[in-house]
Amino acid sequence: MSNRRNFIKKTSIGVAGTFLSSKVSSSNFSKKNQNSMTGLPIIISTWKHGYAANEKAYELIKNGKRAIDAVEQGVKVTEADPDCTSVGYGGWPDRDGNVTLDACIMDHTGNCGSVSFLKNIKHPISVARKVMDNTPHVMLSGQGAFEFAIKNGFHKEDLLTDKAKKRWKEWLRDSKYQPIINVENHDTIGLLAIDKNGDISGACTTSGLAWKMHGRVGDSPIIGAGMFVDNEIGGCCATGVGEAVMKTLGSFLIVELMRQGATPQEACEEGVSRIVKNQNYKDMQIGYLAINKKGEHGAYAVHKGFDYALHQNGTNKMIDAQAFVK
Ligand code: SD4
Repeated sequence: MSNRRNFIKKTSIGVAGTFLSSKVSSSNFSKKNQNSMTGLPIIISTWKHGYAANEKAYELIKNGKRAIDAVEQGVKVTEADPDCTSVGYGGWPDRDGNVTLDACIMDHTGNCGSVSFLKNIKHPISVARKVMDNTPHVMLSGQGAFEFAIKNGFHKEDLLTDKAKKRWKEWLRDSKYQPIINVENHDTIGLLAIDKNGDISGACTTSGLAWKMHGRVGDSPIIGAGMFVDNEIGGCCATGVGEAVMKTLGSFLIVELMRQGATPQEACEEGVSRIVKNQNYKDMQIGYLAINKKGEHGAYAVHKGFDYALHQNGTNKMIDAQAFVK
């Protein structure tokens, strides 16, 4: 029986027992890892736009900056890119023509911040960072998040580019809401990094699914759904149809599976299998990326077409993820 099948058998038979012993196993895990940290620092991120984001994140880490700064600065590259139509400035709007943004960030101490349904601010990830650093809260939403951003020195900007407006007007002719698998091929950016100290952080930022209902929030700003890190174990981030990820709390699940002994690859595959078990996955793409503290990584998607950028051993490269649907 393959390792993966053994692992799945183990987890489905022994879930209760495994969870009960998780405290013991997590401390064993981190002790074991202290001796085997190779392939670090490591930076991993979703889709083609991840390549440039990784470059930026690596530049910071190489210069001794912490992972939390690297992940924030890395995804800001994507947020600022008007050609990326699914993140930040230039993102495709909701069905009423509003660009509304979701983002979250988490550091190696378990501290985190997030914003959802945020309009007119180009860098939601930096607002999320400020929520994390300067407030007693984890998430600010909508008008409250906007006012907080303005008070903290961010500027109000029109994020709907002419290109995105044109595309929206075309969409209005049929007004059909049906996310198409990989159609943009450069969706949400989720980025995870382990720095020179061996500390992990993660960031995730998106304009969400194009043509969504006004007010809709996806998985990307939800800690544990769109992204989660635990400095004892590793981290995970998600891309694709956020509703499916939220229903299974995918990133948290995958980190917990790694705590129980799964490799990042096994954990991502199990994360996808929880989605395809109960949901109509035929027209839905979801991709997961995970890393552990040993510098191992995994990636898995429901359908082919999900690629990611991996920066390890000083080299940045694009890799095609394996998929459930062959
Ligand atoms: C969302 N997960 O809002 C995001 C969108 C995305 O690939 O990742 N698209 O549901």
